[in-house]
Amino acid sequence: MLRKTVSGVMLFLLVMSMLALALRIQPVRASGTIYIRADGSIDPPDAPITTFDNVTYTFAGNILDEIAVERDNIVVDGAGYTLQGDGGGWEYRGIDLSGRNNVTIKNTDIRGFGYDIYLLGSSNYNNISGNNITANNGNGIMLYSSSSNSISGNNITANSWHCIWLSSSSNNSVSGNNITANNGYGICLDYSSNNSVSGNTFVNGGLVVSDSYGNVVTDNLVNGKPIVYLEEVSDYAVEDAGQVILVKCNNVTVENLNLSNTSIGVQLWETNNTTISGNNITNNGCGIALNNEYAIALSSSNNTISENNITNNWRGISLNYASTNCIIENNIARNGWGIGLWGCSNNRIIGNNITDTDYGWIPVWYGGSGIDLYQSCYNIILENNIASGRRGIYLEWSANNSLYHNSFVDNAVQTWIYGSSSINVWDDGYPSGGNYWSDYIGTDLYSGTYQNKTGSDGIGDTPYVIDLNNTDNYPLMKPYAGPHDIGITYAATSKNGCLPMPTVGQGYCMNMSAKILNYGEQSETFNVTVYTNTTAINQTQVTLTSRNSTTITFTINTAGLAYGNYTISVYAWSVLNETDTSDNNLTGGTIYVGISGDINGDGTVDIYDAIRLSGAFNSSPGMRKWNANADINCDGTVDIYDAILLSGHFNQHIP
Ligand SMILES: [Ca+2]
Ligand SMILES: [Ca+2]
Ligand SMILES: [Ca+2]
Ligand SMILES: [Ca+2]
Repeated sequence: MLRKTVSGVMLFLLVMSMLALALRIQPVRASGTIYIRADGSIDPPDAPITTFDNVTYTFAGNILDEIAVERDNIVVDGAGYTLQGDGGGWEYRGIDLSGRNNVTIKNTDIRGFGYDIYLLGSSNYNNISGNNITANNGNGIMLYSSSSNSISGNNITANSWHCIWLSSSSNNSVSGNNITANNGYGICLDYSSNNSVSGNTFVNGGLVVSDSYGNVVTDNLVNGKPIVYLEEVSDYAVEDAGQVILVKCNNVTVENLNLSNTSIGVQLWETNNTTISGNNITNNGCGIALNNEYAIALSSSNNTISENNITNNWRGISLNYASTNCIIENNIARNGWGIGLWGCSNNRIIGNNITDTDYGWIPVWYGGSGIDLYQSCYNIILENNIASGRRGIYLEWSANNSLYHNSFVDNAVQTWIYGSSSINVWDDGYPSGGNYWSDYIGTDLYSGTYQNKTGSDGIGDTPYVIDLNNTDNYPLMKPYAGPHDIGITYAATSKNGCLPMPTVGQGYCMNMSAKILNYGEQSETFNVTVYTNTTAINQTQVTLTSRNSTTITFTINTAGLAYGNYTISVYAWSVLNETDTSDNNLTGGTIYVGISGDINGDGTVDIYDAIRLSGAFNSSPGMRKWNANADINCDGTVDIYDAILLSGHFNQHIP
């Protein structure tokens, strides 16, 4: 019985395959679109589609053209054949179901159109199931102003754009599809409400929602983890998710999750008081979106986005029409855009590290900004490090933003400002200061509000002019490092520059000068210590008021030092709450401690040293022939007393 059944199946398959061979028509590119006309006819009649009852239309071969369905209540069965477009523009539609009712599309391998399946305007009760849909350059399935359709059990791959795009379409069911969205969105709901999205499995994609409400989204997975979709939920903590979408929610926390390889890691729509913190958000279309990037959106407010790792996304953090949010201390690296604000006001962007913002082939006038503001005003942007990107900050028709204490380091274009009304504040006055610009070429010899008092203050003496309307009046000489920061800007010994090396006779003295600056906002009192190698040999206490500097000269006595080379360094002990201690230590050079009179440091006191001394005889600092090495007794002149010391050690050598 079993054998007979198998034989029957084999016979059936054999007959079918012969039939298929007989009927096989080479892929035909018809002269135009293939129509299934309202009267049931196929136009042109020789198209490789067969029907016996004007209800079921079955492919008889692969087709290299578009199909327009003009008849309701039919089934189009691809029978496993391919409907192949040439990857043309969005006007190319694989199967156009515009205005159709109760049409089923199944078992078709559709690829390479602008839209593989297109439902426009009152296309209702259609059923798209069990198809392989590959959107190479466009969208998989597009529904516009269509309702009560079912899209189920399809394998959909989109290499760009959207897999399933519902626009102004309600009461549809999207279920049980396998969706791989390599660079695009998986399912996009745009002005589309009361749909059911369930049981779909996403790889490298996910769901995007804009202006859409009352959708039921259940049991969907992205990269094996749940898509968490919440609508009108309050006081909730998301525990496990591959993607988080919050619509009209309040007080939800999204913490310590890995939200990667999806459309948008976290999307907020009309959602307030959310905490998004400590998440790893990489390789997404957008890392975090408050509303999405192409919508006319209502606001999401009072959300806090902090300490997330946001890398390798098309956009890092995107805010649309969102206000009074805080974006604090996130690491935002290697995104196409870092932080983008469109129509946003009164947000605070503080202490973020935004680096390597770039997006390969995108032209510089379009992308690659560390921070991007469009029609956005009254935002406060401070203490961010924006480095090594295509553009540091872009402002278009954006005014009254305050930007200070940021560092703009080695961006190809540091600032790009467009629009005559884009007038912004780039400093916090004096002595607080403006921003650090790696391309600032000014000097710092003066201080005070007008930068006309002698003495360095850590602020450039001339403004950093961005354009006619935008000037940083007080550019910082080093990256802002908080309200408590001292630093050493110069250190040298009195022997610096001597040839062939700075030398000092054992038991004699030399001087060490150090210039110390208080970059902070308060008066600081601290110790400054001088070291020979690691041995402290001199120390003094310094008090410096805010934005003031001093130069201290130390005496270094070599009495206890063995012959040899010593590194001389100066260290300013860090003050309370100082975060940048990298500039608290500075080397003033290396000196050779030798026999008194060994001016050239070769271990022997001989005629060559005497020649050097005589060459500098009767000189003092500032004179052309001055040689500090020859001032053996360190009294500021080269004279007979130095000559006596040299002659007293003549012919001595080491060992
Ligand atoms: Ca200055
Ligand atoms: Ca410091
Ligand atoms: Ca010598
Ligand atoms: Ca002398």
